[in-house]
Amino acid sequence: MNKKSSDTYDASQIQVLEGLSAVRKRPSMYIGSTESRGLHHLVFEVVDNSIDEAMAGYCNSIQVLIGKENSITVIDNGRGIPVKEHPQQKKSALEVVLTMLHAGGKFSAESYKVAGGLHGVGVAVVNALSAWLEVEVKRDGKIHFQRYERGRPVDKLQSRGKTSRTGTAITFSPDPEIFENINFDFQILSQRLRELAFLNRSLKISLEDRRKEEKKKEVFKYDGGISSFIAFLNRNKDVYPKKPLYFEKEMDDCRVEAALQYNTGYSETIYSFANNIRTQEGGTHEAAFKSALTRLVNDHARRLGILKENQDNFQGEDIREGLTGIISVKLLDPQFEGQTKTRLGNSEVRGIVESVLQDELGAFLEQNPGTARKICEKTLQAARARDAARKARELTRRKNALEISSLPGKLADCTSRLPAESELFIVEGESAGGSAKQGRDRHFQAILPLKGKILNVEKARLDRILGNEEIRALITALGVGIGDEIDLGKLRYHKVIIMTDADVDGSHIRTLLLTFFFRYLEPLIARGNIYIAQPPLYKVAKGRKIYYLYKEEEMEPLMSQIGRQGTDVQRYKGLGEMNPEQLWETTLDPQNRSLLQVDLEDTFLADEIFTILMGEKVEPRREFIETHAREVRNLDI
Ligand code: 0RA
Repeated sequence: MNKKSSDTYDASQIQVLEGLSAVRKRPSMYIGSTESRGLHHLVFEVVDNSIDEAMAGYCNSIQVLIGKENSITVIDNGRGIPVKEHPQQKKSALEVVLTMLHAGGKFSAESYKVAGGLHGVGVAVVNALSAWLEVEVKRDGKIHFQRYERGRPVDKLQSRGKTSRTGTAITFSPDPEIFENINFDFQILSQRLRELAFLNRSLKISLEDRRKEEKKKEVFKYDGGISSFIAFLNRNKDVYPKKPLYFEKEMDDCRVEAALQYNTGYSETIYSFANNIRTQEGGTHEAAFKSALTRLVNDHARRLGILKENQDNFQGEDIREGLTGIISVKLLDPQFEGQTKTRLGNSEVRGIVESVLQDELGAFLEQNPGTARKICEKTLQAARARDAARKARELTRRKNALEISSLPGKLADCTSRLPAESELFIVEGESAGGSAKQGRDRHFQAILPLKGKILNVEKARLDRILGNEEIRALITALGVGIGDEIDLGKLRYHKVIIMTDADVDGSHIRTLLLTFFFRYLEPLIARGNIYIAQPPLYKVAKGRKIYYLYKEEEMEPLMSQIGRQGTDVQRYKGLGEMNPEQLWETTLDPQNRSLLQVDLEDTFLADEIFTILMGEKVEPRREFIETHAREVRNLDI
């Protein structure tokens, strides 16, 4: 080896070490956070590499195992990570992939990829953030093995016998020096793995939890692809047509799949994906899906005479009422744009998506006149309802901030005009409302008492919802508008706090309110503006000392601490039983209270829960409550 090449070797070596220590120094730069989200990201990072093998057509099975002590194993039957010596790096390609940032992409440019894309940071990052990682590659007739600790190989690549198979198995153990909590959540993993299985038709993905004696295993494999995804999302709804529509086409290296189905509800659910990544901000594929659908349904409504010559076209949102749709594209060079880099920018996708819908959805509508008519008629109903809603909405809209007179009569507003410090308490019942009004700090706390139950928004269209006095009062008080017309800059309170009794009625009202926020004011949930107050369950008095208990489990420890003798225990059945001072002390005072921030990270799950709890079908609701009694209570805390 001459001096020159040995120099280069040393130099590249240094660069590698620097790369990994940079990852360990600032892990959040690479994986977003070192909390739960970042921890789970490690798994998805490895899985994404296996998914790439599947998208390239070399892998049809991926197994994920959660081991004892929270190690993760990802096994695939792809080509296996190459093990030959890397010509420039003078070490095995495997080691390059596992120790150099962004090394993955250099191998094969001509394939569809998730890894290295939007979230992809490469398996080297997973390696750097693991206490240890072991990799086994089956390739070229042999089994190869290597172990790493905190990103560095502890020995050379070893041979562990012969095999005729190919594939990669990576086992890693997240480094507790980096992650505070390394406990993997089965639900979080299963949710995304299921989604990946929907998005990659016929790919088998399994998840097995081996942490407890009683092992848990789920296997996802959907021969219907995103058509099965639609069926899954609509599984508790009344649907038409019975089988979701499904279209696919490949053109100029762009694979397009679309699926859709209507349900008898009123909300629109469209999910779009590019290379298996959810494009939350939409993009060319989603826009094309919507515009093609709008054009086709309008054409059809005219042909059927449902739209008369002198009438304007239906609007897209009316056509999409009750629609569940998925558009998934796979392309070689996805361009992600937008604030959160989740909007697809590739313009060539537009024409391809439009043409597949034009041809195939067009043909479907021709051949299925019954369904076509049903879609057009539902659209007509939606358009009429929206017209009525517009009129009702005018009543709720505040023209400018000074128009205090239009605020609802029963709102006890705060004196502050700074939304950032202002809080709105939505309180169940007039009597609790009265206590809250007296007990609050009127400078920054406003109280809106709601009488009785609000309307179940899951079972009503917007015009009826806006006809409901309680909901109108709430919308007016918030000031942001509703649905597509939301203007977050007009939000009058940055904390909106739901305060209901700790009983069945209270939890029902809370769910009704949350459903309303979820369906019509989701941006407030997404921004973390919605909270749930936690009033105490018990007041325990002993002598002059008073204890408030917020959880059932706090009772025993307290009793063993202070003794039962001469102790007075009062169970609060409702907020109304507390006097204004007690309410302030326990539930309103920012110094003492505890609030739960409502966080609907997983909108699929939230949609499902609200549909089941609030929707038309009784049977799934009973089943859900029986099997998920504990989660429902958690949702309901
Ligand atoms: C680099 C190049 C090739 C495959 C892979 C990496 C690869 C990485 C991982 C990670 C988990 N499973 C994986 N499977 C494959 C292409 C190999 C070739 O051209 O034969």
